[in-house]
Amino acid sequence: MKNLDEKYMKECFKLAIKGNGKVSPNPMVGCVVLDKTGNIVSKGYHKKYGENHAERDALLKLKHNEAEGGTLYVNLEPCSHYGKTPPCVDLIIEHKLARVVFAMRDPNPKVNGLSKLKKAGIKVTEGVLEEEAKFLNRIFIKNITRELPYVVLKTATTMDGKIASSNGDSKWITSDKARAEVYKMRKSFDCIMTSSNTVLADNPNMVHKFKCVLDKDSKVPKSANIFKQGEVFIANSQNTPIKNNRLDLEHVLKELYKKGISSVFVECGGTLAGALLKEGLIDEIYQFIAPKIFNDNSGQSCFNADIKNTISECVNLKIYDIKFFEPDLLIKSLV
Ligand code: AOF
Ligand code: ZN
Repeated sequence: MKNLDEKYMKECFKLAIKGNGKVSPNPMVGCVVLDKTGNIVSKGYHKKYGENHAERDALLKLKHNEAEGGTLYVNLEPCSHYGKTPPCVDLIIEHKLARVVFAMRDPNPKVNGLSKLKKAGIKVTEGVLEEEAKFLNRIFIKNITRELPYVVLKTATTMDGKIASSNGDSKWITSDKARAEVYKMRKSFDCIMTSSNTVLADNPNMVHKFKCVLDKDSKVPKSANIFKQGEVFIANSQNTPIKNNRLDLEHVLKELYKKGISSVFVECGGTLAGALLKEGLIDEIYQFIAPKIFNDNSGQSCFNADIKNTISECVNLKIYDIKFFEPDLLIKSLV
């Protein structure tokens, strides 16, 4: 049973991923329905924000008795609330499923499908491939539990962890292939965030629909390339509280979340990266590493909050993906 449950849950993940980029701020959800003999009779997934949930998508393809006594697999606890669509649990009960298997509970406080299913006499198995399910919907989980966007920081360094030489020269540490990948990555985030230091030093265009520049002292001129395209939110000392003599970074992220931003891609130097890391505001790091060495301690580090940590105190990451963009390497890690 456990192997079969895992097999069909993996199928749910595959279906769920089809909604990637189209369902945000909702989670990615897939669903597989078996009849009472164990044959797959329907599949579905959440296709687009505001449209049917995965279970509804799968069950509406069936005649009312086709799934009676069968099993429904879904990677998220079925919903029990009226949102943009009616509760999935009601439809599951109507179709007389005998068993529901889900991977993780819905962190949305409006949802309590589990008890409603149990009350209806449906057998529930929860926690199948839970870790994988939580990883799949990590952006949704962060958004709904913290009311903050999911933050990914990108950095591009030498083998000795530097983003610029001692004279400030930073163009270009990584190759064309790595930079092309960055342009692609940006598209999957709702917002790009950078600092006035980066804008003043590199005058980047950062083509994107929504950009946020941290510019406490309003140093960035209106003529900067960043304003040439897209919407730009400037966080400065007029619109943002000051904490430890710098902009309150968590406050900025909260503001972005209120504006409907679910995910932020940060591209900046060591000072902002260090401050974000120190304050626990980074969820993931994408680090490109070029096979280059400055061999000089005065170059700029990719994280620089000037903390004197010992090995036991340092930030520990969990690497989950490594890719080669020849000649560079990309390491993705969870913080
Ligand atoms: C599910 N299956 O496929 C999805 C779920 O505004 P609504 O009606 O789309 O509801 C959104 C909430 O429903 C969302 O925050 C999450 O708790 C749940 N999403 N639930 O059982 C699905 N997309
Ligand atoms: Zn639902």
